[in-house]
Amino acid sequence: LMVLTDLDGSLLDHHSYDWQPAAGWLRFLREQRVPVIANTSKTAAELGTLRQELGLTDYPCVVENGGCVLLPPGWRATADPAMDEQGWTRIHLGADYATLRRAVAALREEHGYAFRGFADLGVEGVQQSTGLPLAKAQQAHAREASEPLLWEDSEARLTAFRQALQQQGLSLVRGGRFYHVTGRSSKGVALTWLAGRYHQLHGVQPLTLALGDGANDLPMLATARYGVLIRGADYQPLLPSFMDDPSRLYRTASTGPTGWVEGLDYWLVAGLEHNNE
Ligand code: 2M8
Ligand code: MG
Ligand code: MG
Repeated sequence: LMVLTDLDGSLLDHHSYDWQPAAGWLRFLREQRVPVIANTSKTAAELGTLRQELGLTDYPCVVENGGCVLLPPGWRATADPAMDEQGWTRIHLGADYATLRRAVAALREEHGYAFRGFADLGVEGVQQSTGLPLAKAQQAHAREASEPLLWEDSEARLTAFRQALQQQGLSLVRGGRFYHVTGRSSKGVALTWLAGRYHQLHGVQPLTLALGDGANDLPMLATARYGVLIRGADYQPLLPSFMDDPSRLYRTASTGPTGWVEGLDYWLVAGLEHNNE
């Protein structure tokens, strides 16, 4: 089993970023040596401190909506790029930040779209719009593979903006507060990549369980064997109908880390009642 989880609005509360309700499950999964892999919009800089707080230092994590996979020593393969001083290997799946910034700036120049990206907001603006303390806002501002935007224009123009990005091989996904511009990668592509690496290292395909609350989590929930859609704090993604399958997807009643616990209870405690595998 391999657990992949979104952070904001899922393992972490949307407003307070608290995760204490999930502490018991995290401890149990660590004891059972079940990998718990953060798959998040956050940056590598943010994960550097967060994975220590959450006790996830032995496992890979996926940052910037699938833009980059970070591997600890035990998950390396011989052909991988060299590891950094802390022993982590970075696998880039998405586009680089300069390319993304150039693309959004050119579209704004041409069509006059009203939005503010992290590069426009600066660290102070990121702090204000997320409620993060200064040090964490600085880490969130250090983007490498995605640009979060506060959209301040109409829905119709959002559709046009999305299509223009797609024509350049880029994508736009909704997170919690922001829309995120990325390359071709997604949280689902990253899940498939990690399952492939697991197979390469251990000779078996892992069973995958994914938890998330946003539209950007749907590709991951659609790819995993077991999905948990956590109720959104102030945004509810429109569900594609193929996800209406109770043997694949469970939708929680609670939000944030309480919903996260509800989802794991559903599949891992009551799971035998829901399917006969
Ligand atoms: C941003 O991501 C969340 C994820 O759902 C959002 O769109 O609201 C990112 O900038 C991330 O780096 C940051 O930590 C987070 C803080 O709320 O916001
Ligand atoms: Mg989320
Ligand atoms: Mg997220």
